[in-house]
Amino acid sequence: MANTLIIVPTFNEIDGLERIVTRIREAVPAADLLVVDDSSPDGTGELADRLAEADPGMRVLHRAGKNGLGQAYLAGFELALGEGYEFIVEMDADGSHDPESVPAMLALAESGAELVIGSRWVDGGSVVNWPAIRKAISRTGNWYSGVMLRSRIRDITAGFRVFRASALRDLDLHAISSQGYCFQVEMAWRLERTGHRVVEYPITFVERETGQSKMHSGIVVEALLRVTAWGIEATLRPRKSMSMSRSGARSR
Ligand SMILES: Nc1nc2c(ncn2[C@@H]2O[C@H](COP(=O)(O)OP(=O)(O)O)[C@@H](O)[C@H]2O)c(=O)[nH]1
Ligand SMILES: [Mg+2]
Repeated sequence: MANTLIIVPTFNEIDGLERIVTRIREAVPAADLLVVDDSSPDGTGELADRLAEADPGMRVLHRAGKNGLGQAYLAGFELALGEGYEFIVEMDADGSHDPESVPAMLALAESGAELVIGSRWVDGGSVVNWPAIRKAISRTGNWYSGVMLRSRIRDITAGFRVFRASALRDLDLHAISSQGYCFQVEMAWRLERTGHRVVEYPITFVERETGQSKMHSGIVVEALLRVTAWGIEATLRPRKSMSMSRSGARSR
């Protein structure tokens, strides 16, 4: 069995799915691939099943309905940990994350990083074809999270990641409560504040050319409320939240 599982969550991604699956399988042939589909009405799940039939390294997890990115990933993590994968990769289905970056990100995880974030907002990182409003939301969200959570992570909302399975096991995944993209903030922050080694790797994020973004205002509001609440909680109870810190671990 492969030691790496790449998890790709999908909702209505029928136009780009085959292309991204092909690119992933070419760039990281040794890894297994899991598509987690939330009963996409456009038939993404059925297309994924057909692709998986022809590819022993690919599987599909079908979920009953659209239940948010966080829940889709948690279901994928449960499967990955249950089956003993050592590295777990997260990436979008719309082509925004280049599979060619995965080997370098995996190498960082293999050499000790517990979370590798494919980052748009470190030196060398960039975003292509995003409207100014999306850039502003991302930059503001990252700035606000940095201040409220005292995080040093520059792209804490990023959805292109490699986790060491052992780091996921250190967390109580049942306690992860975020629904939308705030899930990414919650995972990174919980690992960072418990002393896990978080590393950012510069990537070029290219906005999707097909299909539609699932980003909406509710996702931004959820993140704003949760980040504010976590920030207050951490300020009021700093000792408790740092109780798992391990010396020598660092993030940047
Ligand atoms: N399974 C599942 N996937 C989702 C859900 N919401 C978003 N996604 C997937 O998450 C990835 C990122 O979503 P996208 O709409 O591209 O967000 P954006 O890049 O921030 O505009 C894509 O692969 C989506 O299909 C959801 O509720 N369930
Ligand atoms: Mg996208």
